[in-house]
Amino acid sequence: MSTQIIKVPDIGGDDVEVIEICVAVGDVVAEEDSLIVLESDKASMEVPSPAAGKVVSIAVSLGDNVSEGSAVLELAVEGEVVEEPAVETEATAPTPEPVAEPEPKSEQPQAGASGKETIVVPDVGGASDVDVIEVCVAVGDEIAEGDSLVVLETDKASMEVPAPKAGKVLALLMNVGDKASEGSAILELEVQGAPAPVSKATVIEEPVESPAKSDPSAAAAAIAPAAEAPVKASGEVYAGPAVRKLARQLGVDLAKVTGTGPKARVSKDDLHNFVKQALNKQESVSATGAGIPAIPEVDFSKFGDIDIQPLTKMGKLTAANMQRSWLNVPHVTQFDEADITDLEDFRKSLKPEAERRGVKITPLPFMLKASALALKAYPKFNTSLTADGESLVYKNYFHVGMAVDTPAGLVVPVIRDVDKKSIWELAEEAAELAAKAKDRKLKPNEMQGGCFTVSSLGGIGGTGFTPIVNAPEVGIMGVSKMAIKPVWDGKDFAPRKMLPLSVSYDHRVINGADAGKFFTYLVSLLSDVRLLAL
Ligand code: CAO
Repeated sequence: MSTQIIKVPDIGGDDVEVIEICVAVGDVVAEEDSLIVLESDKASMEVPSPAAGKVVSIAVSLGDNVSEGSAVLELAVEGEVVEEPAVETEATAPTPEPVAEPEPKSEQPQAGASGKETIVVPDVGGASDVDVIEVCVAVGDEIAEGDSLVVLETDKASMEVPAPKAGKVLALLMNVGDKASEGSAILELEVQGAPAPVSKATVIEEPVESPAKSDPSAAAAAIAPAAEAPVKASGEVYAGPAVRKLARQLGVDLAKVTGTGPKARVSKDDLHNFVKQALNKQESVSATGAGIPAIPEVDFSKFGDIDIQPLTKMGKLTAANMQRSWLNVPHVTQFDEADITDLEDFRKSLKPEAERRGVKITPLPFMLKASALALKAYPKFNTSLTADGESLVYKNYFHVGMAVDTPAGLVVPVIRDVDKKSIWELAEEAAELAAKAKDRKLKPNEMQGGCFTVSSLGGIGGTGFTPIVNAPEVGIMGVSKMAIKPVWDGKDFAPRKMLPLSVSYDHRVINGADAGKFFTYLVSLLSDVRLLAL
């Protein structure tokens, strides 16, 4: 490990102000990381690190004026000291010389009596066919001298072309994606007073990613007389081209970023902080739901002994899915009771056959079958809203999911074509899928494609509950525990086996009357087992 003093390279002028210090003592920097940003009255430029290393001390302060050769900082680097730091020689300078002597290369302005002037691309370091990556103004804009007009990008550098004078944009002659060379017309400007004989523009250049150190065209920049204004992006945002490029790559609107530099100049740090904050905000929104206030953190250990156990992956997934459905779907739940006395008698009568087949017949396959038949009779329940909320997808298949409680969490395997399967087949498949779910052996496709869900807590207990719709399905049935109740038959109270049921539905798709009809039909199927067999 040895130390190296990093100095200011040739910056095309003396006494340039340090407007940003991008590193702190102790920071580990990579080669090409920006160390400081300098700003003259003509351009802003970043001084990148010529080598990877650790910042030992910083020799400049904000507001200092520096010149070529001024010490910037001391860097501890691995191995030999680089005798001549890359930043000190033109051939290897990673920071292109931003401003050169005027050499008005722009076309003679198309001056007319009206004061119109065509602004053209100046010499861009000898490069031609440079990509136009941003057009910063629009027709009708009143622009000030120094406002950025377009941003050009080669594989070596991005460059802003600021307005050489104030005026009103009459016509845009360049679009994003165009190729530009010296002399290409950018726009037509209406200027105050007589137009100047020569349209002067300055290119402000910053390196893109890793400039080819030995390529002079990367270092040679611009070129015509400078605009007086500092680098100033559209929307009154001060930011260097490198920051603007990063903002474009990240899709950040610079106008929304608070700049902490002089004149509220936006630095890369400001941009990083903005993105970090935006991500944090989004994470907390998805954790708490649609921007509603978060549930405050509580230290439960203050109240007694506690034991914190992390959620399983499936538990987290279930929580996220439940919350998504709950927040997206306006739920309504209706309740009813099915008289399943006959169904239960029928089910009991199947017991010998069930034993012979090695299948356990519970009420569940009847619930599945009744659901599929009701979906067929009331197709609105067999739909999903398209993601844009513009259409309903009607499904001509009847796949029904069943909620299965497993030690790892809730899963919903899906039985396909329930309408076409017999009670035996459904009983077998339900048992098989439930066993697979409990052994965590379900394949993803066995949990996809459901049209409706049956959630049965009948084997556990309860008199009713409000299940959450398994979006993008639009309905779900909750089955509670059957109980023998006295039911008035017109003459007497008779003991009947009553099954409490609930149906929750997406009220964006289904209205109460639709749901009432669907549910009444479903209950009638369960109350008269012969209908199920039809
Ligand atoms: N009323 C009264 N008894 C019922 C019943 C009901 N509605 N439903 C089932 N039973 C009985 C069964 O007949 C069985 O009785 P026997 O043991 O005497 O034969 C017993 O309850 C246990 O049934 P089961 O739960 O083993 O079988 P199932 O077919 O009813 O259910 C399954 C299978 C996988 C759905 C279930 O095990 C399960 O996981 N349920 C939980 C679903 C859940 O968590 N839902 C909530 C999701 S959050 O909305």
